[in-house]
Amino acid sequence: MRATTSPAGALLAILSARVAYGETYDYIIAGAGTCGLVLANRLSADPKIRVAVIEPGEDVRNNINVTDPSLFTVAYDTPIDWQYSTTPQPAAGNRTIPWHAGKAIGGTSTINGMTYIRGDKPQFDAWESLGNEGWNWNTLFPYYKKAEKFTIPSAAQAAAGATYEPAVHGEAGHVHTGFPFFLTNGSFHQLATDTWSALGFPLIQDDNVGSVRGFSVWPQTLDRDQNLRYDSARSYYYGVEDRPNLTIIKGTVKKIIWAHSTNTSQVAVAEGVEYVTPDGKLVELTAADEVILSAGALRSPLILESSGVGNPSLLKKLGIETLIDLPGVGEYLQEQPNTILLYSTAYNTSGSAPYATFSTAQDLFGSKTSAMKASTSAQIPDWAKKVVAASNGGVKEANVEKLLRTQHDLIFNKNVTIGESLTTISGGALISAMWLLLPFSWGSVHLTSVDAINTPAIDPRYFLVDFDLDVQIGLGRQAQRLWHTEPISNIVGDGLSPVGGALPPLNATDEQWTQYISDTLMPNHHPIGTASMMSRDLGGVVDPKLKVYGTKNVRVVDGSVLPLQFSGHLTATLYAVAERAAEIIIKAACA
Ligand SMILES: Cc1cc2nc3c(=O)[nH]c(=O)nc-3n(C[C@H](O)[C@H](O)[C@H](O)COP(=O)(O)OP(=O)(O)OC[C@H]3O[C@@H](n4cnc5c(N)ncnc54)[C@H](O)[C@@H]3O)c2cc1C
Ligand SMILES: *[C@@H]1O[C@H](CO)[C@@H](O)[C@H](O)[C@H]1NC(C)=O
Ligand SMILES: *[C@@H]1O[C@H](CO)[C@@H](O)[C@H](O)[C@H]1NC(C)=O
Ligand SMILES: *[C@@H]1O[C@H](CO)[C@@H](O)[C@H](O)[C@H]1NC(C)=O
Ligand SMILES: *[C@@H]1O[C@H](CO)[C@@H](O)[C@H](O)[C@H]1NC(C)=O
Ligand SMILES: *[C@@H]1O[C@H](CO)[C@@H](O)[C@H](O)[C@H]1NC(C)=O
Ligand SMILES: *[C@@H]1O[C@H](CO)[C@@H](O)[C@H](O)[C@H]1NC(C)=O
Ligand SMILES: *[C@@H]1O[C@H](CO)[C@@H](O)[C@H](O)[C@H]1NC(C)=O
Ligand SMILES: CC(=O)N[C@H]1CO[C@H](CO)[C@@H](O)[C@@H]1O
Repeated sequence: MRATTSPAGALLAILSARVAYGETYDYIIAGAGTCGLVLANRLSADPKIRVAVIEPGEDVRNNINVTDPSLFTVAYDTPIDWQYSTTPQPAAGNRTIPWHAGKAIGGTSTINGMTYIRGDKPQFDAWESLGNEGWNWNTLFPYYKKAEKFTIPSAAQAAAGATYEPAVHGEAGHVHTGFPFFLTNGSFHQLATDTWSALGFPLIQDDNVGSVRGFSVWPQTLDRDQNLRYDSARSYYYGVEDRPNLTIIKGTVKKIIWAHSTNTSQVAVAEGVEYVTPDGKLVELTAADEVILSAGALRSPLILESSGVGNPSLLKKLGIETLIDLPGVGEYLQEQPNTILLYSTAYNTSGSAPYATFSTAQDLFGSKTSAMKASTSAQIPDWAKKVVAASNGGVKEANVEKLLRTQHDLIFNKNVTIGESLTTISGGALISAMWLLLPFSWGSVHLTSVDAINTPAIDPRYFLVDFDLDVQIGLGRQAQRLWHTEPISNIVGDGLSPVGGALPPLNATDEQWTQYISDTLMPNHHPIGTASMMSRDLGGVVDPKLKVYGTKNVRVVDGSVLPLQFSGHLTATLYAVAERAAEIIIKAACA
């Protein structure tokens, strides 16, 4: 199994004069990001296994914009941010919207908000119904704990709202979680708790038990006592970087190199990858065992496409020969739209206030909910048609309909939460940030030319489906109601939109809210689904072992594989999925 350089690989290298020949490893991982480094750590624990990780970003362990948890957003638009933007979004007046993603050893976990929230149980149980036997909340739960090392809050933190349920947290994992030391104290937490409670949202003990409805203070991926961000490099890499069998190579993976025999067999065999060095040279690296794509939901599909795996009609336009007909590649992108409301305040406090409220459909639509259940159910075929029409022919109506029905069932029968609303205070401003959690508007990400591996065409198609707008407007009105409800209303000053205009008035119509949302729309940066784990006939790209359909030895392990959105922030679940993937891969090698 662990052969040295294969003859075919060597031959290819000789045939292609531009390509330099690199070394052989057992596993080649594309991307030293959130998930990639979990695998790098676990797979290289066996000193006989040689692991190479290819990553274009820098070592950021001493970059204060990364290490200091209070500097969230400061790293935006610096060299450690890919600085993408979306395609023109009709629901945002055709604006192309800036989109951030980490370009660093540690990936997006080096620039994210560090929120650690898992989601609602039934949302993970739904994975199993899509052809993923053995993937559900109960089977994922031990991996959430395996990844986590939770710091118990101090008495002062507990007084400032940091409560928790001991049974659900891990104690011995790599990812440090806990509450920031400087939680806002004084009365702001009480004001927020009392006001949300007046609106019917109880204070919940812990938002990581598998049920998030209510109001809570969330933990973060940080080391409280060192006041230090715990990104995936600090969690999984710095401690093992001296392993002789683990190498991070600076470069950008362009495509998978396939064995010549692939064309005559049913199953494609990866022999390695071709990557671009920082000075523009192409180098080929041989993988004796597997190629694993962990370049993130916006990038792993592009590597598949440039390797001939994807939707044949789209590949043809790019001049790429189709090796594996897998039309779901790059489709099923599910992103959440983010809207912000600001108010001035004279209330003087310091520290951080990581407060979240999760709402069900019932919370947002009250007595209209049951009528809405029926009317939305009747609209699903139309929604599926819209998603298909916008999809480059990559998805089938019956499949989209089934997937949207699965989500409808979660919302209206399983009563999962559908909206998240943050309530916080910072620098003289009161802030609400909110987003619908389970979009019915699905988009795509694709390669636009063989040379454009660094510039994905990101099209989330925000608000393609009107119901999504209803939810987002519902969340806007809910947040506005909060700031006008006692006791928090006593500290609220003038309202302001994040782009400098006015907030919608209290009696705003749906049209006024729609305009406000269009003017201020931002990504929530939670892209998933673009190399979805689900059955192949549903449009899935990887099987339940995260192996790309039609290949012998290519896997995807990153945000791309998550099949449906959920009421959490992605990293908690990604660390769990990657921990489980590492076990699957190690087991496969032993078989
Ligand atoms: C601004 C922002 C705030 C967020 N806040 C939170 C939060 O508070 N909590 C939370 O849980 N989640 C949050 N998220 C989401 C979460 O951080 C990401 O979903 C998650 O980190 C993605 O992990 P990943 O492994 O899929 O990809 P990444 O961590 O992005 O890793 C991909 C890696 O691959 C590299 N790469 C890309 N292309 C190639 C290539 N061709 N070859 C080789 N390497 C390549 C990239 O440089 C990167 O290092 C946030 C995201 C953003 C952008
Ligand atoms: C941190 O961010 C600031 C502001 O964006 C930038 O000017 C600075 O260069 C960054 N620091 C590092 C070490 O990258
Ligand atoms: C956005 O662009 C589309 C397609 O070009 C066009 O039909 C639509 O009218 C535009 N919308 C706005 C608000 O400009
Ligand atoms: C596969 O075979 C077809 C003809 O059978 C040929 O045109 C094509 O170039 C081959 N592809 C590869 C990658 O070798
Ligand atoms: C807020 O309080 C801090 C210290 O308690 C003080 O230094 C600062 O001037 C106060 N700011 C305002 C606007 O009152
Ligand atoms: C909260 O109170 C404690 C104890 O009085 C104090 O040490 C701490 O600095 C306060 N936190 C903030 C954010 O002000
Ligand atoms: C759904 O959740 C709401 C709270 O948002 C609750 O009032 C309602 O009883 C729940 N319905 C069911 C059927 O559990
Ligand atoms: C909202 O209230 C304002 C001021 O009271 C009024 O001028 C406006 O017509 C109202 N708008 C709607 C849609 O009722
Ligand atoms: C295959 C390989 O490179 N193995 C090396 C891994 O590291 C150990 C030391 O920990 C070396 O002895 C092996 O040769």
